[in-house]
Amino acid sequence: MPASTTTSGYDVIGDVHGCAAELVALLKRLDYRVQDATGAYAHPTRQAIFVGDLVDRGPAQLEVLRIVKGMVDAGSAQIVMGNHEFNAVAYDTPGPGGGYLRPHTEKNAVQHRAFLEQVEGDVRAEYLDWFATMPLWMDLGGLRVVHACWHEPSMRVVEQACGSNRFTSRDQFVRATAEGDPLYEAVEVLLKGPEIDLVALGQQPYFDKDGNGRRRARVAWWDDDATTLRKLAVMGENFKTVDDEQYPLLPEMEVGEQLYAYRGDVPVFYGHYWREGHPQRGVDFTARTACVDFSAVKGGALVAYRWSGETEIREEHYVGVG
Ligand SMILES: [Mn+2]
Repeated sequence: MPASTTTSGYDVIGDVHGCAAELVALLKRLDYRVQDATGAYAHPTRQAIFVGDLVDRGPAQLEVLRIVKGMVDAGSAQIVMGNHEFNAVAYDTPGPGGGYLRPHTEKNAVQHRAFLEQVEGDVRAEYLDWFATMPLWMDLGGLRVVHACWHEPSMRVVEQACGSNRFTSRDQFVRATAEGDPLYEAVEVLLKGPEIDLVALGQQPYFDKDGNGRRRARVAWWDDDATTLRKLAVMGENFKTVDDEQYPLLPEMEVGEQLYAYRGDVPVFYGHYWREGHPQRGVDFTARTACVDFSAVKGGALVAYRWSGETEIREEHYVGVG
């Protein structure tokens, strides 16, 4: 439901990942109350916006789904799709050549196990149908919301393929899971964020904190000053070289046009990036970008940003942060 004329603002809520107790506590703190008529949480003058990733990992995924879908159905919340909702649909959808669109490998099964155990049968099928219809981004005029990266060329690809900002058939998931298809690339950028190929730029591959070898690094699309490889590539302090040494600082090498930098004049809200601690200017938020994922399911905080019409992000509008 679009915002009614009585809506005085939006509360953008980060990745919940099955943390129902934290969600209820946050909603209460934001003055949302269960309504007698609908049984859903609602605020008298505001609407909640979820950035996706309701499921996987956490202990109370069914309860989170019940609360959030109840709010969306009652018109007190909206939601965009996260990569975990996308993956859940792909895991459940048979592929054209046998198997599933998201292969049932050991790694994928482990990542998805808690959802499969907690959300079963017809109830699971109903929620997956709901996931499949979630918009991949939302433009509400004075603010924008996407799970990982606001990138208009990728949005145009989705609109051309689906005729909309959401999937309109399960067949489109076939293209969206086919590496090399423009729809696959676009969905990757919007739901998982852009990456840069370090090896193609003459750098060595790295091993991340879990020991996975990688040649691509995440791109700091929220930083429109990031013109060099060192600033653009997001590297962890615990990343290692192939020789098990600390990965060196990347060079201050100009990388040419910033394909993904956000230059809109409207604030954009996103989740996905497992930020920690208190929001830091320049990383977690800038004048016109704000991450609301502070790793609730890994012991961090479930966070909201209370937006009330401002054109620049204000640190004090974050709620729930440590
Ligand atoms: Mn995510």
